[in-house]
Order: sequence, then structure tokens, then C-alpha cells
Amino acid sequence: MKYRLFYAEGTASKGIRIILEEVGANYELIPVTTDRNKPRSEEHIKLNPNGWVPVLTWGESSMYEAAAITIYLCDKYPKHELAPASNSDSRGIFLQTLVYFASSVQNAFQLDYYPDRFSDGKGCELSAQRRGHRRLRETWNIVDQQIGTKRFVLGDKFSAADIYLFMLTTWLKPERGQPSVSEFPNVERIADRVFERESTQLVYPKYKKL
Ligand SMILES: N[C@@H](CCC(=O)N[C@@H](CS)C(=O)NCC(=O)O)C(=O)O
Repeated sequence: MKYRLFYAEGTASKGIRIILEEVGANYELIPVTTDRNKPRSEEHIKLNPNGWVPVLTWGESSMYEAAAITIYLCDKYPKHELAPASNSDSRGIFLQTLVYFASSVQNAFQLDYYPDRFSDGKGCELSAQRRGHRRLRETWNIVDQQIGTKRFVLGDKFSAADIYLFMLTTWLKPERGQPSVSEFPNVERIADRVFERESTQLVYPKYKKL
């Protein structure tokens, strides 16, 4: 079976690609634009009416939403142990972290990268962006405290939550007024570990931490 991943540089589709690499899946990248002034293909809009990436397809099936795809793939390939089993104690913190990433940390990024979604008219966009910068500090601080002295998000064991964390750190741009990853030393420690993995090196060959 071959997956198709609707893919663009600098987006959440890269985290999904790392997981596909980790589990040794057969996949094809479907390059798409994230330029909001350019049209999406008919197929893309049919699969995700938002016109966003990532979208994953296999056989006759498809899904979107990066956190949901992450959980789906981890559960489909349990032997790679990228997620705790559904009846294990650490499953709770795994799901909590992924949902927090998707709903709170990503939302903070969106305030800065897509201010028009959060403001009524151009005049308010700067305010949304400034709030986004503060919100990034608030949410990353919470993640940093949650990690504490742990080796990985879940403790001693590496998981897809660490991959997701790494992907999100690559979006931090201090030159825009966002915090630097170095403000969150526990997050940075895990991101550095994820970056050393072969799968990450393949997906992020040019990445340089800011
Ligand atoms: N909640 C969605 C957000 C997806 C999203 O915002 N994708 C961005 C790139 S990371 C995108 O496709 N942006 C282009 C656009 O807004 O049209 C997810 O986590 O998959």
C-alpha cells in the first residue's frame, strides 16, 4: 500500500513525513502551495475543504489534521512504539500533549502567521500578531514546565509527541518577535535529540536552529 502526503516545506506535513519514515511506510509526496493567493487543486479541496496541508491518503481513504494523522499512524504501526498503547497509563499524557500542541501552540502560531483569521480588518492584524507572540511564550512555557527534567515528553521513552514538538520548534522565528526555542530549555533539549534522528535529518536536511 502506498500513502500520498499532500506536502509543503515549513508546514505540519513535515512532521507526518518523519513518522512515515520512522515506520518505513511507502509514500509519495504531493507538492502543494500554501500561498493563499494561489488556487488549490480540485482534488485537494475535495479532500480538505480548508485547502490546508497535511492531507494523507491511502487506498480509498483520506484524512487531515496533523495531530489526528499522527495518532492514526502510530496506532497503525504499533511495533514501532511511537505511542503508548491505548490502555496504558501514559496514553493520557500522550493525547493531552498532542491536542495541546494542535489546539493551543499551533493556534498561537496562527495568530502571528494568519492574523486575518483572528481580526476584523487590516487595522487589527498587528494586535493579533503581538498577542500571538505573547501566546507563544505562554504556551511554550507550559510545555517546558510539563517536560521538566524528563528525557522525552513522556519520560524515558521517545514518542511521536517528541517529533511533533520538534516540528513546532522549527516554526519559531525570533526575528518576527516570537520567542526563541532557547527560552524553553527543556523543549530545546528534546528538539535537539529529535533532530539527531535519521528520519528527521532526511526530512529537514537544511534546518538550522535560530
Ligand atoms: N489544524 C490543522 C492546521 C493546518 C494548517 O494550518 N496548515 C497550514 C500549514 S502548517 C496551511 O496549509 N496553510 C495554508 C493555508 O492556510 O491556506 C492541522 O494541524 O493540520
